[in-house]
Amino acid sequence: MQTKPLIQKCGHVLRDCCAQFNAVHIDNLERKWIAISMMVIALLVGIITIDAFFHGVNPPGKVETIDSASLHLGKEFAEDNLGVDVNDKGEIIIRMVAGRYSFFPKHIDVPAETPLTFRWVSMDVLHGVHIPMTNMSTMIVPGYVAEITTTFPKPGEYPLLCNEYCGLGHNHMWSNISVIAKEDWQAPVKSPAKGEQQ
Ligand SMILES: [Cu+2]
Repeated sequence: MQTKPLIQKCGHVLRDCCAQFNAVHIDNLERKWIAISMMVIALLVGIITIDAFFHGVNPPGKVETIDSASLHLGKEFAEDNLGVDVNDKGEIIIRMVAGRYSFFPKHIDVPAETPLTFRWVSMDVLHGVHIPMTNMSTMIVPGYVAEITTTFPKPGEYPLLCNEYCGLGHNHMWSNISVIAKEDWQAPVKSPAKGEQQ
């Protein structure tokens, strides 16, 4: 592909646009508003750029990919591994699968005032998850793992809502999480997976 003629063509188009723009009479007040709008756009693009490169705020899709069609065959999101898990470092990892029209597992118990890392995947179409009172609000895109760390401020029942339209049953797609006082919560004991039993 020849890039030189393409660049020249773009240059001509840009020059034509500028000429047409200059030929149009624009009131001073309008010019000021155009300048303000451009500054707002530049500010927002700047904030997004700084967040992306310096604070690591990226769309969930950038993090990790997974084959949605074979979740049940994979290791991490196989049925036995879903729910609350405490890893070797003592971190609480919660693996959940979203599918039309529920979140699996349907119910979990977690401690309050403790960082919890949620790992979400979709088994079918685009879903979303939102938990009021927390920073949990993310898309669950098929083929990607969405990971969010959050903390529940106090014990209680928290709803878990799908906030991306996923089909006719979307408005019934919700679940709830029981948040228990930190001192009363006990890590679930996982039964050994098949094949590991002695
Ligand atoms: Cu939905």
